[in-house]
Parts: sequence; C-alpha cells; structure tokens
Amino acid sequence: MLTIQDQLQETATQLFSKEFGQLSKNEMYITVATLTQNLAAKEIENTSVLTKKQDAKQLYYFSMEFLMGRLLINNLQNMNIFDEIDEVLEPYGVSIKDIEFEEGDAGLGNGGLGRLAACFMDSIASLNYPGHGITLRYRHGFFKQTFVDNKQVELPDLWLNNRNVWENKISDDATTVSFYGNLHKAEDGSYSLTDTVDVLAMPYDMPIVGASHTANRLRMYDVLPLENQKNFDTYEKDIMDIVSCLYPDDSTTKGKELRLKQQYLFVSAGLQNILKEHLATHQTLDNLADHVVMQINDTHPTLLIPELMCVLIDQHGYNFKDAFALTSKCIAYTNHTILAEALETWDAKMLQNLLPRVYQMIEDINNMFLESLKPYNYTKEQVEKMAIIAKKKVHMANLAIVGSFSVNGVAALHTKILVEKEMKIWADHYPTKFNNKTNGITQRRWFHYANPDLSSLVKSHSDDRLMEKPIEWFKAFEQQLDNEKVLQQLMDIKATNKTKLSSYIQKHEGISINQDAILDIQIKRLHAYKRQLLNVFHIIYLYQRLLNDETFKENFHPQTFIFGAKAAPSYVLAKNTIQLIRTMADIINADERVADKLQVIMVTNYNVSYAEKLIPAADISEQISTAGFEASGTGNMKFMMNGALTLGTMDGANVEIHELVGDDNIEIFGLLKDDVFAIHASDYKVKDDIKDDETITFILDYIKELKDFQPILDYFEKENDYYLVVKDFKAYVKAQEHLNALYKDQQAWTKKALINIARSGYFSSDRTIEDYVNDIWKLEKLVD
Ligand code: NBG
Repeated sequence: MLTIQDQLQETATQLFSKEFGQLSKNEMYITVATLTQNLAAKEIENTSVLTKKQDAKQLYYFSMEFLMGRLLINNLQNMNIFDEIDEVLEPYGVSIKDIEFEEGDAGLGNGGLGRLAACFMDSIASLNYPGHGITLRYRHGFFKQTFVDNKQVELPDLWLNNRNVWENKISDDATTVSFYGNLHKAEDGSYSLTDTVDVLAMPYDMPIVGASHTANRLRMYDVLPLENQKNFDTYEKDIMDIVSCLYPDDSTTKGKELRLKQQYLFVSAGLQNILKEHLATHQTLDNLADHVVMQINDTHPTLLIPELMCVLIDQHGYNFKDAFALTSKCIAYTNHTILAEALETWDAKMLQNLLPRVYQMIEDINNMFLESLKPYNYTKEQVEKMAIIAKKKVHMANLAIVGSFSVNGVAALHTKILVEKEMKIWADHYPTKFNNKTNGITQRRWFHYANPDLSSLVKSHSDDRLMEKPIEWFKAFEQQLDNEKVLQQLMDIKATNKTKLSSYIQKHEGISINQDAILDIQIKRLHAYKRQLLNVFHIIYLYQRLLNDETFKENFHPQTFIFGAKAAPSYVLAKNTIQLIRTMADIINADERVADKLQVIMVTNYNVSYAEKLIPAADISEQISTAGFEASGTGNMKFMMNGALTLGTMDGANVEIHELVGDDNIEIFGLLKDDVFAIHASDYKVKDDIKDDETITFILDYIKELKDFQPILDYFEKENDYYLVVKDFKAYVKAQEHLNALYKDQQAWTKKALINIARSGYFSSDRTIEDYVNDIWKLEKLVD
C-alpha cells in the first residue's frame, strides 16, 4: 500500500511528469483533487457493491440545478483525510487552504433550490443511503456578476475552462434522446416515431462522498451529435445549445423550446439509465417501485411522468392503467414556491411539436384524470383549474400532482399555504398526498467547514458519539449558556471571523469593514418579494437620521450593512435595486460625517464560496420577505447555526426558527401572511399611506433626486407596492432600533447567539433527509 505522499507524487508524475514540489499552485490543486477523486472512486465502487448485495432501493433526485460550490475540502473532510493531506503538503510550504481557490465554484444553480439539492446530496451519502443526483452538464454556470457604474453586468461563467477534476465521462451509459418526428400507430395499437432529431446524451458522473462509507453519484448529461442526422451543420449547432447555459433567455419561443429540450434531455436519458440498471438485475419492471424512487425537484423534471408511461406502454407492453399505477408509485414531487410566475406552463402546440408521443401521453393522462373527476361535483371552473391541459397550455404542477404519490412543501408555513390556499382543491382531492418536509442545510459545509473555530468550541462541549444526531449534538452546547468563558470564546470567534471577512472583502471589493460594527447581512437572490428595498429604505432613513439627530447618533452602535445578490438579467426592478444599493454605498461610505457609524457594501458575484465567508461573521441575519412569499429560505438556517440573530418576518422557515428559539432570541416584525393576503384582496392604495408618511415621502424624494431610479418609483406608483414595503416600514425600523440597542449588552447578545446555535440542529439536512426517507422514499441504509 502506497503512502498518501507516494500516491501524491505518483499522481503528479502521471498528470504533469513533474516532481510534486515543482508544480504550480494550479497543478498542485489538480493533483490533490485527482488523488481525492481516485480515492472517492473506490468508495463509489464499494457503495454499488453494497447496493447490489443488499438489493437496496435507490433514490434518484432529478433537479435542473445543483449549486455545489467548491468540493476539494468538502470531499477531503468527508473522507477524513484532510489533516493527513495537509501534513503531506507542509514540507512543500503549502496548505490545502492555499490551493482550494484554484477550483472553480461550480454554479449549476441560481439560489436556494439548487443549493438545497447540493445539501441533500451531502446528507444522503453521509447517512449511508443510496441516492443519486441527475442534472445537466451546463457549459456555462450561473452568470458571473460584475458592476459597471453600479449597474449589474453579466459575464459568462466558464467553469469548465479549468479542468473539472471531479467528473468522469461514462461513455457506456450514453443514450439516444429523440426530439420532434412523426407519430405512427401500428396495427397492434402501439406508437412509434419516425423522422426524429436524435442526440446522444453523454453522462458525466461526479462523486458525492459522504462523511461515512458511502459515495453516491451526481450524474450530469452533456449532449453530443449523432451520425446520419439531416443538415448536419445546423443540427450540430442547434443541439449544442441545449447544454450551453443554465437559463436560456425564455422571452422568445426559441428560448422556451430550448428550456423544454433541456428538461426532456436529462429526464429521458436519466430514466433510460435507471431502467437499464434495474432490468439488468431484476429482468422485469413490475417491481420498479420497490427498488427505485424518483424525486422531482420543482416542476422542471415533470416530463418524467409521461416519459415513464411511454416507455412502459410502447417498449414494455404495459396497458395504460397499469403503467399509470406503476409510474405514480415511483415518482414524488417537491413544490418550492407559490409565486404564480414560477409555476410552469408550456404552450401545448410547442410541446406537441417537440415531443409528439409525450404530448399524446399527457393528453391521455389528462383525459383519464378528467374522467375520474366526474363522480365528484366540481364546477366547470374547478375542473379547469385542475386540468393538466387547459386553454392550450400544459400545467406542469397539475401533471406533477396527478402523476406522483407525494407532494411536499418545504417549510411548515409553506405547506400550510399550499394545502389551505394555493393548492387547496388538490389537497382536498388527494388528502393523503400532501406533506411537509422542512428544508435543511448540511452542517458539514455550513458549520464545520465554514466556521472551524466555532465547530471546535461546540465540539469540545458535546459528545462525538452524537455527531450523527445533529439535534442532540448542537443541543448539548446550551449547557454552556452561563459559562462566562464560553461566552467570551464565542465573542472572540465572531471577532476573528469578522477580521477574516474584512480582509477577504478588502481583497475583493477594495474596502475594509469596521471591526466594531454590528454586521448586518442580507444575501440571497434579488427579488421584490425578498424586499432588499425595505433594507435600503431603512438605510436611507438611518443615514439622514444620523446626519440630523446628534443624540440618536451618539447612542447608535455602528452598523455595517452587507448585501450579496444577483438579479435575473431581464428583471428591471431587481437590477435597479442593486444600482440603488451600490449608489447608496458610494454616498454613505464617502461621507466623513457618518464614517464611524454607518457602512454599506454590496459584494461582487455573490456565490457559495462568498456565503461561506460572510455567514460565520454575521451578527444580524436579514430574512425580511413579505409574509407568505418565501417558501422556506435556507440562508436563514445557515445564519442561525453560525450564531447570528434573525431579523425576520413570520415567513417560510423563520416561523420554525421562532418556534425553536422563542420570542427573546429572534427579532420578528411586520405583517402576518393573513394580513398580507387580506390587503391583497382589498382595494389598498399605497399612495394613501405615502401621502401621510413624512419619512417615506422623504425617502422616495431622495431616490427621485438621485435620478436613474425610475423602475423603483414605478414599482410604487404602478405596481402599488405589491410586496408592502411601505406597510412594513415602521415595524422594520423599530425592530432595527431594538437590535441596535440590544447589541450594546454584549453578554446578553452572545447568550442569544448561543441559544440559536444550540437549537439549530433541527435544520441539519440530515434531519430533513431522514424525514424524506421515512415518509416518502423508504430507503434502507447501506451497511459496510
Ligand atoms: C426556492 C424558495 C426558497 C426555498 C428554496 C428551496 C425556488 C423556485 N424556490 O424559499 O424560494 O428555500 O426554493 O426549497 O427557487
């Protein structure tokens, strides 16, 4: 058996024909990562041997997004070889931390939904369940953000330009996926397609190494041309587009069709691979539901339902009824939003043209479903609401609900809103299908890795044997609530994390943060419902107050507001909000009069790696969405685990955080979801509120004076402040003032932080995954 040192040298020789010590930093990274990858490959092999031996049921998590971030340290830590490798590197004068940034930040996702999928992968493997991810191998990840004149400019994220050490091309599993074509019915009633446009779906696997003995796979499909296709040049160009980027511009029909092609590609190819593997051991599909469960992450992979039906009927001779029964036993659906704009519909004609047989199957499912409604006394409107195809559109959420055995929301409040309001008719129709699975985050990345000092502190007061029970492991720390030494250590750790963040921000943004200030952070996608505008309104107010009110200024503890957010390239209001934040940052940071009190920073290209730096340093976690609109949020959980206090509305998982820590350890403000829904149902006019409110009038005038912010002004004038910034403003200001005053008692504040940390174990994605396993997936653990 070669030592790690020998293996490292051997890898360096194979890859670069050089002595390890002669390698550049980038080559060192590639060498260490390749060695890690080779060790992971052994674990993958072991996992598939165990899966076969136990004939274990496997999960396939279909998601258009996996926001993995960097993997080197994550993998080394999970494999428990971090220290060993770091020691080997020492004589060469480098550490793993020096080379980790040579890795690209894999950004195959845009926010919470994609990061959730990544956290789930980590937990599934760490808990020794056989469960794999299926997605696309986009050539460009989520765009890289820069700013020009404070405006967001999007650059392509060329993440594959640097060698992706983690992936392996699995040519043996390449499959053909067909688009378009003419549908034929044979005499025996079966269907086939001719004149299709075919592509080769080529899988690349990335290892997902868990913290125990299991390693699963994230399978990403690329596209390659096939021989014998008509008009080869245009054909090749067209199909390469399928995997070119994460979010094709879908303002055009062509863009929409491209998005649909993406969805079908990974669904069809993924399914073919799953069925091939199943048939190789079981020779029949009759028992598929005993061995395979497929979770669809939001509606994007919903074509899995009609596709599996087509395969069962056309290739395996099933009748419609049996095929449907089997399909809906294998597939479960997670809903991640109630925002109407995110509930997908496809133009029926387009879907029919692109996927004639799949469309026909959707029609058949729809007919069967509508037929099944007849014995109930639904009104015409109700039937139309539930129909899978209505008004020439295919409603993917309806298809997902009809064709699956489980529909889950992602936080208690979100599921409640689905069941009682948005999807009430469905929940009444299928009372046992709906369930809640509150989201979670992997503590391995978001605590142990991102905040090593805090991790060590908690570890020293907990029991290692509880590591696998995060709720209890974290909870043990609460016994230190009155331990002054521990409280001091907590303060020191926060201070150190702030220093580290400050030098990171200095390097990336050219500004250093005030070390004494309260660090108040809002990091998430930019969207009107998340209300970054409320935050910046408060900042404008605060700035004026500090300039004009000496007593207030004296009593005010310095506060630094940090934002990180990308706006969708075509989302005008969101982009304008970024510009306003950046503009205010310029004005405030340059104003000597408030220099020691107030600071505003909007970081560039916020991503997973940035979040890992920001979260451990935060004092205040801004979770201020309009109640009823944030399905769950997962950033809120990460901040809590790292000892920040939540400043939030009763929305998404904030509600559960509040329930866990109690009124005293969270700052809750603002309208409740029922208030919000009532206002939306009334004839509320924001201009009446503005008229009577000097502060709001001042802020809007201030923004007007700055020029350049018409979209924000329009949002109030034309969209009637749909997300209720004005209505919640006073309560938000009060909550901010309360926190600012509280912070002065460092001891009391730190106790609150400690309680947050100690009760955060519930939000470990290990807990979430166990919930999915027990209620939906029914998997058994792999035993080594
Ligand atoms: C997002 C929600 C978040 C939630 C994540 C993960 C979509 C469509 N939804 O609140 O907005 O935390 O999903 O469930 O991205």
